[in-house]
Amino acid sequence: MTPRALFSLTLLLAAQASALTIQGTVEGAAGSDLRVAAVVVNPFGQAVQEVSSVPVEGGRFRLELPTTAPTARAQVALSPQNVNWPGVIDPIQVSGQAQVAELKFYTYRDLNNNGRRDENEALRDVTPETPRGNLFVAWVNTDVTVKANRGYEAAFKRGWNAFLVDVGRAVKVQPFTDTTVVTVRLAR
Ligand SMILES: [Ca+2]
Repeated sequence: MTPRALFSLTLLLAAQASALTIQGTVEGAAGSDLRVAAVVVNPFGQAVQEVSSVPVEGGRFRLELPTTAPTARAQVALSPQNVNWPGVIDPIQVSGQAQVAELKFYTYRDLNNNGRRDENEALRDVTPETPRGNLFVAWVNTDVTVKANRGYEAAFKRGWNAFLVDVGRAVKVQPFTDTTVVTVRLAR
């Protein structure tokens, strides 16, 4: 193997290592047309870009996020004024300048069975949960740390980041690992 090929392979492996996979189970009456979608939202909670979506099969799903950055339109400048994330309470501190894209999770019924969401297929927001906290995912363009009230501290690395956020008397932010299986509860 040439040094150049080895270098390319190393880059490839590094890219693969930072890819994020979210495995989950769905609780509730999931029809055969149900899909789970990961969507970038703006600080107002409006859906901006669908990053990935997969079918729910046998009450399970496996969502893989591409390593690519969200579109420029889906990125916002990270500042204490636009961090409206679960568990984040003022005062908020941001360690430096960064672009950020917050991901949220939704289900929708793929009514026309074309494997993607169409205008008439309504998104319903869901919260992937674990016993250690709820899943929170965001992309950043550079390493940055966000601190907030009650012990909230999330150290983001460039790219996609996933944390489990547990809001109790204190707010605990723990790393999410690919082996964790989240639970998505459907509204009745
Ligand atoms: Ca569709």
